[in-house]
Amino acid sequence: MKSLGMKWVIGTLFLTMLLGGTAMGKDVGGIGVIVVDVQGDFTHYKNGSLAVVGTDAAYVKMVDETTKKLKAANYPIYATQDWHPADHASFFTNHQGKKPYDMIKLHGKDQVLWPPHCVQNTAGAEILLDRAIFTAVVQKGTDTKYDSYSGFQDDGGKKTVMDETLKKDGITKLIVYGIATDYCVHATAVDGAAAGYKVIMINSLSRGVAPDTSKKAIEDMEAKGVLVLEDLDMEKVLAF
Ligand code: VGL
Ligand code: ZN
Repeated sequence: MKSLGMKWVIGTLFLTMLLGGTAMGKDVGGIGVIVVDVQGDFTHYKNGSLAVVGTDAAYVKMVDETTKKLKAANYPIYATQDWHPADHASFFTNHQGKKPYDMIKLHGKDQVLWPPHCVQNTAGAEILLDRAIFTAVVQKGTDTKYDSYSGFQDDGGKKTVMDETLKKDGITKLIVYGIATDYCVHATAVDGAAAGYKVIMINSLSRGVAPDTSKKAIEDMEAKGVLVLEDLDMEKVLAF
């Protein structure tokens, strides 16, 4: 027993040294990662109801592996999760005579009517990455009356726990990627920048609903101070 305990202590010390202190929670410069809505319903991989172009198994694997590497480097990982009640106002099925992707005015704003997706407690709403890697999962779109592309707040202006969670964890810089570039990634990145975070969006780790809206979303993010990188490049992230 005694020698086993000693071996464990030595082993742990060795591992700690090997990882250069990261295992002890060494400061990683206030950088956090937000993985946006990597959920079954948004992927072809899971035959999702709102499957976005290019969300095959290879895409999910790439996001999974990259996120695990960031976690291993001790960056806290956050997720957003679209989490709608079945009677949500963004579903075309909840509006008489409407078809998927029709536009309506909702509370005075343009609203795309989506196929029902990410309904609370359904398989399609599940996040496709291992839950254990997330410091926090922030759910959004839970109010029937309002859509919520942003991980920070819904269209009615009601804040999620995102900002207070990041502040509590000392986060000042965010790496953001996921689905969809033109909706939830865009809104989360822009709101993050508006809330005072330095935001870096990674395009190759994100997928958009449509090319034209994705292009506009990238231009808008850049105009609002977000650094858009094609690939994750930690040197550029650290320098920003
Ligand atoms: C999203 C459409 C509807 C997204 C969420 O995650 O980008 N898009 N709900
Ligand atoms: Zn949604």
